[in-house]
Amino acid sequence: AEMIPHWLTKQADLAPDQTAIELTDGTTYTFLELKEKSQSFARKLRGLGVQKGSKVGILSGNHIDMVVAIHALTYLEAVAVMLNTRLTKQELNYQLNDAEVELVLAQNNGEELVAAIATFTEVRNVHEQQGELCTEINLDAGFTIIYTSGTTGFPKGVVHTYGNHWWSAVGSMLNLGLNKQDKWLGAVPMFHVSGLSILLRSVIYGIPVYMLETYDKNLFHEALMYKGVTIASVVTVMLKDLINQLGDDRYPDTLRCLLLGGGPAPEALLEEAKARQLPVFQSYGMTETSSQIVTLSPGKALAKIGSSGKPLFPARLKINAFPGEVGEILVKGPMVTNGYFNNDKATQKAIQDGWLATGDLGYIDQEGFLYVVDRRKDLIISGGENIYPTEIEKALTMLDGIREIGVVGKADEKWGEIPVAFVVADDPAVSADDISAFAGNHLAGYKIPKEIYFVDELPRNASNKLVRIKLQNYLIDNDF
Ligand code: S0N
Ligand code: AMP
Ligand code: MG
Ligand code: MG
Ligand code: MG
Repeated sequence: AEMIPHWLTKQADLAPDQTAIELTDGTTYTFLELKEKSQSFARKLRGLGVQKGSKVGILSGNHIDMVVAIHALTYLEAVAVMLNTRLTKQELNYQLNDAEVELVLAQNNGEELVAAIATFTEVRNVHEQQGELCTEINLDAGFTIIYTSGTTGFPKGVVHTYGNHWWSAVGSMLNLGLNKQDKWLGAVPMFHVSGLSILLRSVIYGIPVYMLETYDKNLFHEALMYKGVTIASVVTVMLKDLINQLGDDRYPDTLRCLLLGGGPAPEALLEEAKARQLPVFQSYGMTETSSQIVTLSPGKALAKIGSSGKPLFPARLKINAFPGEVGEILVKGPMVTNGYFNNDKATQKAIQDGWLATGDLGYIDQEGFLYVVDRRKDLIISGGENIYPTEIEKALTMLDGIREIGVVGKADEKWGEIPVAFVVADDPAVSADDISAFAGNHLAGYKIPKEIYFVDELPRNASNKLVRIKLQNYLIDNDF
């Protein structure tokens, strides 16, 4: 096993007084404070039975307690299962069962779940149980599990080792560089790898995270304008918001990077960002690659508009096609997951000889720049959240009066894409409102179809498979 000194203990030793976390109300926590809080929390978790290898759910919005809980688990070598707070009870329970979670650490007292729940406050009231805490990190050990949905409608748990996160942070730094004054804005959720990776870069680099507890476009704009933020991670909705907020103003020159990821970016938006001298770094990555794995610098932003750039230093990229032609994107590197939790079949299908078959389609130009031309089959991305049509279709066919249903993504000004549903009803009394209400009970809000079309039948091919492209055409000319 490859061991390194525990990263938070190390940073608390190297830079005890340096700010680790800064909140919008001005509260700050140094690396020494963060270490002490995390170690104390770890001893309390031990009192609750958490030990090496325990799977512990984290159900929280961005909050200092959540940061402490994540680091606390590293001191016990327990595994953090990061849960999306937008999911319904049913969706959460699926992940909790699949990941064999024993305990969920939650920000709030919410609904009951299949696993025991302790709020962060409840844990703080437990007595510390003494004993050794990890002084080293085993880079090969599993650290986090983050679920990602799949074509089948069943989400898969992506396992990240410490080494995956370590190399992701190192790869990012070798590309972006590191300045003493760096401060990374974390407005994206820490339960996604987009946000989690900011927390880990902070500890590994010794730089502060300016953390937004909830996304608010005014607070976001103010952070960039007045709070000394030098780097921010954004999805396209956020980039649009900040362009609107900016008006004719300019951000300080110290803002050196807006790392754009989580999905495709419209060219018009990239051109507008460039015209306003916003330092956008377009990137390509996914949960499986522990955040960005291919990134474009602003110097190339216009010459290579639409490109996601080149693979980070520790990573490789290839296309399963002749040079210059479109094919499946494959990536390899120490930030790429070794596989899905308890799912050898999916792992073997996705990863061969260390190469991850992403399911995305793209090509590499003569200078080695990647262009992503199409998403994984059927994947809908709404505001950086992934949706597979089958998840919605499966959930909604359970509603009485619905014979069958087909879901596709529709282009949307705000979210990029939204899910819309085509419904064949058995019972004429079933209304769009009934369907939305039912969807809301079973599915996260962003998965509720935003438009519902009642049709007599769904377009199917000779083997009776739904032809989604025809549903998409219907949105254009009202005909299959
Ligand atoms: C865009 C966000 C912030 C919008 O959320 P907001 O404004 O806080 O919404 P709420 O106030 O909670 O709700 C208001 C209404 O809006 C609906 N809603 C919320 N989100 C969505 C959505 N995405 N799509 C559709 N509707 C949405 C709510 O349901 C509510 O509606 P009503 O009132 O009807 O109930 C939020 O969506 C957000 O945080 N998005 C980003 C998620 C994200 O981070 N995705 C990236 C995932 N990918 C990765 O992690 C890998 C790539 C990566 O690592 C990366 C990505 C980006 C940047 C950098 C990196 C990197 O490589 O480091
Ligand atoms: P997730 O694992 O939730 O982050 O989803 C990752 C998926 O988002 C990828 O597999 C792609 O389908 C899509 N994606 C990420 N970056 C880009 C990009 N630069 N251009 C197009 N699609 C992207
Ligand atoms: Mg995903
Ligand atoms: Mg909001
Ligand atoms: Mg996503």
